[in-house]
Amino acid sequence: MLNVEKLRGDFPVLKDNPQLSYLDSAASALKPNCVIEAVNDYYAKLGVNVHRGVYKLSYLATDAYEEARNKIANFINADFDEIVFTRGASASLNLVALSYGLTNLKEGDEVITTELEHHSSCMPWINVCAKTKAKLIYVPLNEEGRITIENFKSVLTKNTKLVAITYVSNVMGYITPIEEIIKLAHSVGAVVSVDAAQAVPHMKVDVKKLDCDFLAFSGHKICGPTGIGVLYGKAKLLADMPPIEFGGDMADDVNLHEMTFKDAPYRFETGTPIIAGAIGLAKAIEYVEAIGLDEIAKYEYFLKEKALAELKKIPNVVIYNATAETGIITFNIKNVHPHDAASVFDNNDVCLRAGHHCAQLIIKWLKTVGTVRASFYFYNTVEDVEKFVKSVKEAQEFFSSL
Ligand code: C6P
Repeated sequence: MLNVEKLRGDFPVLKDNPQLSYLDSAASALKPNCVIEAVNDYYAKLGVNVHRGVYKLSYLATDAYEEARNKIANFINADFDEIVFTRGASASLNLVALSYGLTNLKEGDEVITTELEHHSSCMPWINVCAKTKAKLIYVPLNEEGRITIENFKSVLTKNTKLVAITYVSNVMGYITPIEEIIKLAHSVGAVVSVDAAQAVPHMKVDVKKLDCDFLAFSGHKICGPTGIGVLYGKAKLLADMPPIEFGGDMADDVNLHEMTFKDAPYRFETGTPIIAGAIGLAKAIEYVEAIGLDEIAKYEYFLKEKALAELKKIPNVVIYNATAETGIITFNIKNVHPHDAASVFDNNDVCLRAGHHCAQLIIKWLKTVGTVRASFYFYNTVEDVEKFVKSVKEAQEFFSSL
């Protein structure tokens, strides 16, 4: 088991608000001191631009920025030049669609996605398919709302050119069997874009082992800064992809009517990059790796199961994802709007999310207007679980008495 009390001491928000039960890490994880210090150090000790300055301070900033890329590449077992820094998972997934998708898709082609996607994983393809006239096809979900191999096979055809799929659903917390899905997609020559925003902070991800073509995640969900994300792309794919933004630092040669660009990843990082964000993200990864991703996954699951066991005993609670493998619980109190329920949690200093979670397709599939979602991370405690369960009971009793 983790030394949770010691770890909690690393988080100023938890120190300053000991009464808080923060159960919204799927939205954004809290930031430990070491990340805050790394970001602060960049501004305090360097604070200059990268790749441009011809002076020592700028060389040091460039080294720190590129060292961050190296650290992140090693973390997911990618090569250095396969890591593109972006603003976040949303920007990464849009980059795949607008660059790879718009260039390679045409009428008659098929794109497979699912109703479990976050908007950032499906909307870029709704847009690109409308523009290219490629057909967007959804994997039928099974009765639990899961993506199964059988159902994936049922929509895979020789026309499938791209698969846009979530690794872990931000609403249901299910882990998609992507390794097998990627193999199947490759067997028909399709490229796979994996949304790993909810996977990378919670489990070891190895892009070579998965053999995915693209993989996206955000820094802020793994205790890193906001405003920084990563797109992993296989080098041979990135090499042929056009940039989607033009300007500073990504140009090779610019003439009056034509231009050429730097190689990947730099051609996709237009303008002054997110230097402090990249450095902070590398520090966050170092921090999370030192705790151990396997330990984190086990502990979150333990907390989630503990909460679930209690939730099941409360009348009028509908649990949508009882079999999830990760630390996410999605539920409703019968006849209570999730936003109304959320106010009770807030009164008790339990932070969680209510609504459609930017994943309206699965909310509609569940035939509801939204859900309440609790998501656990390594800094949560059994006391957080108890407070959460007490709040569910209180909300249920309060609303049933009206
Ligand atoms: N989900 C949630 O509360 P950004 O916002 O770009 O960092 O991440 C987008 C994103 C993409 N995919 C998945 C699976 C996600 O969960 C998210 C972000 C948050 O569930 C905020 S909407």
